[in-house]
Amino acid sequence: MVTARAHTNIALLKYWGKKDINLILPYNDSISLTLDHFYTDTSVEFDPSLKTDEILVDQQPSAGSGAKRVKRVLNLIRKLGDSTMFASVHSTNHVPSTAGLASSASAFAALASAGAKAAGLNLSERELSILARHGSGSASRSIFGGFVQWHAGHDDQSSYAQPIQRNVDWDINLITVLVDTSQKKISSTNGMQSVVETSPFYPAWVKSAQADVKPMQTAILNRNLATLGELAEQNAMRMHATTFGAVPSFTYFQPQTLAILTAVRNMRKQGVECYSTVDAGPNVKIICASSDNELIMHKLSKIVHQDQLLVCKPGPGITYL
Ligand code: 2P0
Repeated sequence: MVTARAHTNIALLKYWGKKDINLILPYNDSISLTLDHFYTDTSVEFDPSLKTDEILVDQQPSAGSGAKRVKRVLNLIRKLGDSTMFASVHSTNHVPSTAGLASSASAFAALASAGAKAAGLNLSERELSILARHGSGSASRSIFGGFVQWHAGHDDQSSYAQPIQRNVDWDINLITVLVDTSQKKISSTNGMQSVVETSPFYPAWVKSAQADVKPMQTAILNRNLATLGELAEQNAMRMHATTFGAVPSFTYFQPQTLAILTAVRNMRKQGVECYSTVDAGPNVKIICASSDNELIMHKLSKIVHQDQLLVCKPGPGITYL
């Protein structure tokens, strides 16, 4: 039995739309920061006595689309290892559902890593990233710590993530502002597909997101918080603009989301270096230096409760327990 730990990540340049649904190939590159504190531990054991895969997530048997995705990854591992053995999978998420952070990235990165090792495969990090991608696109990035780029690629082998800066030796962190932690009505998978198929803004999104990649790489390597933050905020707003153009139109924003976006802009006008990003949900992540956390949280306390605020620091790549 092998147990692997993977951490969640937040995209600074978003993955938003698949050019190949079966292989999970995105239209554009994305860049993320892996976070500490929130992770998934997954144990995998291939067992000749099993008649089917046994999948437990947080002690509960997994069914539906989640189980289907797990089996898809296990089938690829079996193919690579030339094996027909079924597996038992035990996964524990240390990403509280109340944290408003996605656990699919950490879950499938941990599954790919534990599964490959349990099958006796000695895969490179790139190969693990490709394998994790087949569970969930954003999982390809959670193989690595720090700042990570997922290359969109054009086929299975060319679509993988790679570190830009594994050890983040400068002061950057995120303040997550929890607006609503209930299950969202439109999943990322469905939201991005709807936008690809119906939003006239989608081609403009792909063009601008791809154009953001080089400047974002440079901002990270130069440890330039202002440029990184401006690019991330603009990229997130453009991603959300595609949803307004979809048919039927939709948005992940809620009234409080807009209030926080405005507060961040106002703080910036007052000279505080802080920037917003928003994933496929209503919660806002504020990118800033940890030395400004206290000031920003104090200013936000006029519009949100302290228990809606959560600080996330840069985190590591895969570890085996
Ligand atoms: C991201 N998101 O880059 C973007 C930003 C949401 C908004 O990756 O369909 O759960 O499983 O490949 O990875 C969430 O999408 O989607 C996501 P699938 P996934 O982080």
